[in-house]
Amino acid sequence: NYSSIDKASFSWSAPSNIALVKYWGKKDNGEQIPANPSISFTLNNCKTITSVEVSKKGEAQDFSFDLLFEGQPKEDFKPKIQKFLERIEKFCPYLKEYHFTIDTKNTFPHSSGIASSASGMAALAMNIMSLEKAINPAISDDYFYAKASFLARLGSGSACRSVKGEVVAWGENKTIEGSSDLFGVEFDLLHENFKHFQDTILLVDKGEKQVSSTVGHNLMHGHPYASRRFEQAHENISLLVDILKIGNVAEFIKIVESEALTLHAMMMTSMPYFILMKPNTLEIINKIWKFRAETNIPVCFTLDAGANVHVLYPNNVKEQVLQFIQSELVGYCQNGQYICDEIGNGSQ
Ligand code: 2P0
Repeated sequence: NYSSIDKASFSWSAPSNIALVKYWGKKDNGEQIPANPSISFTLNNCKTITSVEVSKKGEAQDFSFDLLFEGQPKEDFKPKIQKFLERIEKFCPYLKEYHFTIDTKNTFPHSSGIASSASGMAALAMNIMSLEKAINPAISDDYFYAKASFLARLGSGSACRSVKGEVVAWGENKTIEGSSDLFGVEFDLLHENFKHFQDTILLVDKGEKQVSSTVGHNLMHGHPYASRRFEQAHENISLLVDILKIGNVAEFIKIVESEALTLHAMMMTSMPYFILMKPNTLEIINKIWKFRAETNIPVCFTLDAGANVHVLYPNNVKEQVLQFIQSELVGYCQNGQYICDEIGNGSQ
């Protein structure tokens, strides 16, 4: 019961996400299979918004698409999209029948050091699934979202965690039922203490990273600590799942900060070794530790593959933490910039 679609347009937003247990390392099969499971908070404000117009070309030749960024043609993003389309073609055989006009923008400043690959690939995958649904209206919602996450993963691993749900796990593990290496699954037993959890992103360094995440992942092959690290991620997922269920913020802090520092320790012990933190990253971490010790306010940090610091805290201490950030941490941010975000629900 396939429909023939001549022209259609779709639009989706997809958020960024911040890993609590980090994905760092891939199995070496070229299919974006993670070496260890990860789990993340979905963000709410840092998003990519992507509209896609499709029109039927007739003869299926090559992929054909135009790419606009904030309404203007953007040639330098095209190879990444081309590669993505090639990767997903065998799962979406209809793609070559259409010409695509893809118009995309981010809600966060360009080159803020906030990766747009997760939100960008997720938003594009959602649009592709809207086309699939238009062609085949019988597909279920579950299939729609699971396949969107599956496709997003092939664009960028962490993107599969930006499709649906407040907390998303990706990678097979024994703790989370239905977990898969192929797509993210929603973890929906989040305790009240973590509802509306805040993430204030301190923009320490907005420059281009010296080592891309894709290169960093690959350096986990032959890494001296890789196998122990991958086991540890499984252990931390097990611990964290309980912590998120029972609402233990103090234990949450231990796992999340340890994961952030372990991620960067893996980078520092790769060959070649590299450091993505900046002096101000460490200044901020020390200030957070001092503030926490002095006030008992449960605020902690995590890091992505970069120098920026994500400050995580419950909603009910927002006022005190924002005051602390403004008086003590803003000075370490490039141009004093930071972004207030919180847990969100996924793509829309
Ligand atoms: C994560 N990161 O779990 C980890 C922690 C960064 C630090 O996933 O090669 O952009 O596209 O699969 O997903 C960043 O790597 O890499 C990342 P690809 P991706 O969020």
